[in-house]
Amino acid sequence: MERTFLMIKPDGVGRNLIGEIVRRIENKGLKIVGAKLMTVSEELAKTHYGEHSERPFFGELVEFITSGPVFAMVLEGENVVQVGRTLVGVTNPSESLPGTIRGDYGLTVGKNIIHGSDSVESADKEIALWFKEDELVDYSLVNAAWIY
Ligand code: 3AN
Repeated sequence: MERTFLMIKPDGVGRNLIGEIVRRIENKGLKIVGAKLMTVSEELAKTHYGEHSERPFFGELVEFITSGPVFAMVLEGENVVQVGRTLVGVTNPSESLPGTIRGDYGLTVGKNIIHGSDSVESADKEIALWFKEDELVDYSLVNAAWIY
């Protein structure tokens, strides 16, 4: 079954949006197989955003993501990478449609509430970077066998 990595950023955690975002994920029928509140080291931030290391906003990005706790999650489900991106919305919250997390709660690209893996390959890499194997839980959703 496909997996993806979602991370509520310090602005989302600081605005008490964890419950609201988890509610959307659960309502959609996706399964949370890993979740933790954590602070992000500079090393982890730089590795996670490595592909942006030459961009002018890289320093800002690392500073922001290490500025407060994040809520990291691994989700499982059919086509979950794409479904996760649809729930999250597009990179710039001001262009993200109402109904998406960024569209409903964000305004600026620097502080866009949540990260979601953009491909199966980056999901696999990000899950391995953020979670240890024994932090991921294998279980069935009660009364929802028809979903996953
Ligand atoms: P996404 O998070 O939608 O996959 P990416 O991977 O292009 O978007 O960018 C990673 C993060 O970098 C974004 N979530 C956003 O916080 C930040 N970012 C992207 N573009 C800019 C920009 N022009 N100025 C400041 N921050 C940016």
